[in-house]
Amino acid sequence: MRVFSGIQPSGNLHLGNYLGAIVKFVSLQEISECIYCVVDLHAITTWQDPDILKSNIRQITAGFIASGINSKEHIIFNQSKVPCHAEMGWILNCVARVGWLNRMTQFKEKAGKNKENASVGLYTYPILMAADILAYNATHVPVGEDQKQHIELARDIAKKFNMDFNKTIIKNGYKNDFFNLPEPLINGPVPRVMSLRDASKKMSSNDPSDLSRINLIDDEDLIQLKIRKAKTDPDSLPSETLGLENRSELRNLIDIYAGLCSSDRDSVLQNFGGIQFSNFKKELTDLIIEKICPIGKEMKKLMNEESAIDKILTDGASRAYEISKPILEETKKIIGF
Ligand code: AQP
Repeated sequence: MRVFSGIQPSGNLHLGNYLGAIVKFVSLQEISECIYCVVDLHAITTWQDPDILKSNIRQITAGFIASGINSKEHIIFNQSKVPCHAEMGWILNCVARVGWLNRMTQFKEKAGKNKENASVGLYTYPILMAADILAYNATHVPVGEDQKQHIELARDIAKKFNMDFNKTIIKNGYKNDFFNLPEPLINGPVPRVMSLRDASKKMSSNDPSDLSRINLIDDEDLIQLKIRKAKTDPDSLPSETLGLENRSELRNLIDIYAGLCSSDRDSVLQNFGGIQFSNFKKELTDLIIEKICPIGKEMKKLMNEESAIDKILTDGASRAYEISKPILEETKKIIGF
């Protein structure tokens, strides 16, 4: 089992990244070799201020470490330091089909009506993501639900490469296709955390309203304010999940509560059924402050130690390179280079 996943340094780390991805990153360390990447090549698919990008790369790295990822036993690095990603990306561009990319819903959502003006990188982003995974021949990819379609594309690309070149290799004494078909690990505390302002949209670092998300570096007062302002309805809490129908804002807050205390919707509703929304918000605020603020404080401390963070990334990149280089070289040989 080899785990690979990444997070874009395109804004503040938020509760969606944490519950959808980072919590799984942390627990997988117990059972697998893990490679966690700050995917800065992905971030520049939309324009980034160079100074802010540099600071965001360090922020994501600090977030990984403050959340409990061990950079000595596992690998943390930033994507642009390992050339295999871009090189593998080009090869896979020539394997993937235009029709496959045209079905990607994230491009349609992000480019919106302005798609003629979107960068080519934003359109081909899922192929670079496939390259990120296949350059390490990773077997498992922990992600939030929004990335499921991209992992399916990575599997299709791996399958087509295996079929086109029909090359088998011996792994652990068995004949295997060259590329593993990576498995998405979607299930986790909360596969999709929604915006606090509009529960029909996912919580995102790109939402213009900072009130729509809890950032891991938010302080107590800000968390209190954001939960107080989170969209609600006038009814009290139901005692069972059936009562959450047509109450998507409440469902989102219940999921966040359940995710943060490793519980589930049913148990949370059994506990809080019948209480006023405002009282539940107080309980939720306390829980977020208890679980998230220590991570945020540690992140801020680490972000002041720039050279230590940079050393972790450089060291991680050289170890990541050692793994991806022979896989890329073998890929090139198979192609006929
Ligand atoms: N709202 C979310 N709920 C659950 N998981 C989420 N992830 C992101 N948002 C949610 C998961 O976090 C990992 C990194 O995602 P990313 O690199 O796309 O990071 P991001 O740019 O911070 O994601 P955003 O904020 O949601 O931005 P946009 O709007 O650009 O997509 C992935 O595993 C993702 O599933």
